[in-house]
Amino acid sequence: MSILQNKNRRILLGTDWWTDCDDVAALRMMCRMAKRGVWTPDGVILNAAAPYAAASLLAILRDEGFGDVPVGIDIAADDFGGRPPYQYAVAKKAGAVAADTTPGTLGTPGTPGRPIPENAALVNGVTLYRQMLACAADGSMELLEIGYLQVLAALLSSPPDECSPLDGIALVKTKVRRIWCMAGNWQEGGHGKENNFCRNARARRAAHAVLRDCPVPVTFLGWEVGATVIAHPKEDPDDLVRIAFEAHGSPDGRSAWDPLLVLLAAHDVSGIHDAGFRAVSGRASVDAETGENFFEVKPGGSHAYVIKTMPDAWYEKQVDAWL
Ligand SMILES: [Ca+2]
Repeated sequence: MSILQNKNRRILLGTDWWTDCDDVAALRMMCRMAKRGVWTPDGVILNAAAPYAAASLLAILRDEGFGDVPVGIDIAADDFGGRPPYQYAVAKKAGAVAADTTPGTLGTPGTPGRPIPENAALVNGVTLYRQMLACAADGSMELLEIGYLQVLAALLSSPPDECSPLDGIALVKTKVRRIWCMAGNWQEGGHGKENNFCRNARARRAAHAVLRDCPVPVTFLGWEVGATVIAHPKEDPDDLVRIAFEAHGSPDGRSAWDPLLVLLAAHDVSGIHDAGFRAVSGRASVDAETGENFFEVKPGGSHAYVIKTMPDAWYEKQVDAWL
């Protein structure tokens, strides 16, 4: 495994942190890669607002030594459906929930000096993107996205403000080198349906707009890549990732969609073959009504989706080594 080490790489991670636990494993990988000099995380943006999302995400960041990384949120995005299963358990284990708090309530501050970070206390996600991009050197930032796309869509349509005189499209075009995105299902000639594009009307409209308007290259890793690759939490019962996986009902492991996106991005475009992938270039689109994705193959196109070149066990070994 060769991963480029380049602290000049700056990244912002978008995550839904909602019903699936693979985001938790992916966040740990992102942090541990940063510790190894792969990149520097400048922020994490929650594009869904589960109860205890902020508390549990901050718990993982602190556990990995990245408690100072700024975190933003789309506070309105609490309607993706289902029951986010692990946030309370992770926050509670980390001491971010008072012992007498019942699930579903925020409770009172727990450990002194480590107040419960409430979702509402976080900065707006678009504002955080704009602040961090405004400070970044031209062409230096990479965006990793392992959730829904409405915050990126809102960033692209954002007007000039006190952060930057550039509108959203110009700001992204100037500052962002590439977007790495876990989304879509590309196995039938680039056509399919997948949760991150399809979950609800907000997700579908946003995916349509981002793929239509995004002015920088996007590399997609689809459902079909991660479904049969399993990420395994370590055996330690006190481990926060294990606690998330168990609360999700996946004590023996979970499909590694989001961890594989982090692994792919860590290798960068120049290392894509070392990461166990080949890319198909062209132009992707999403139907705003159905969320179905489509792909027109075109050499040199600004979009690409990746195809595995190795057996699943090979990727599992790579992912588990970071967990
Ligand atoms: Ca996710």
